[in-house]
Amino acid sequence: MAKGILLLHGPNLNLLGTRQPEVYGSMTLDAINAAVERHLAPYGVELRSAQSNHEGALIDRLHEARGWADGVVFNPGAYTHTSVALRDAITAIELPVIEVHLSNIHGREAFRHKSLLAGVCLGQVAGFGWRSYILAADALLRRWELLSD
Ligand code: CA2
Repeated sequence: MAKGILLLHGPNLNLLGTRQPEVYGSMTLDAINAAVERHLAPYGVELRSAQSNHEGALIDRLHEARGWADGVVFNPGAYTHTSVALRDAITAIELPVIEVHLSNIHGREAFRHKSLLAGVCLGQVAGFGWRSYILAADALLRRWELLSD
């Protein structure tokens, strides 16, 4: 049975490619989604992408993922550092979730060093720009033994 991945993006990431390219790169969100889609194509993995600026809408997407996805690649944006509700949702859905960041949050302001979510995720990828998403997708492919060294 083919696997499914939810690629989920949090607040302000709809602005990618328009501002702060020195921090977040110059690719738009649509271009990132397309790059992940292309990367996954040979593995027959279904990818569904979504973005929201609203915490509750992100929680709804995570809940819905239980019905069809086998894993989640999630950039929670600034909610990474604040959201107990997203942490509880990630715990509740019992799917492998990989937390992704374009920037290296550990090298930035102190308030970005702490993730409330990473501890309930399978892992975290940060600091590799748009390729952070590819590395996270690869981690799921390896977990499912669709990719090996
Ligand atoms: O590095 C990341 O991917 C972040 O999740 C990005 C969040 C930030 O709050 C996290 O600490 C780290 C911010 C996303 C803002 O995205 C923008 C994109 C273009 C222009 C302005 C903001």
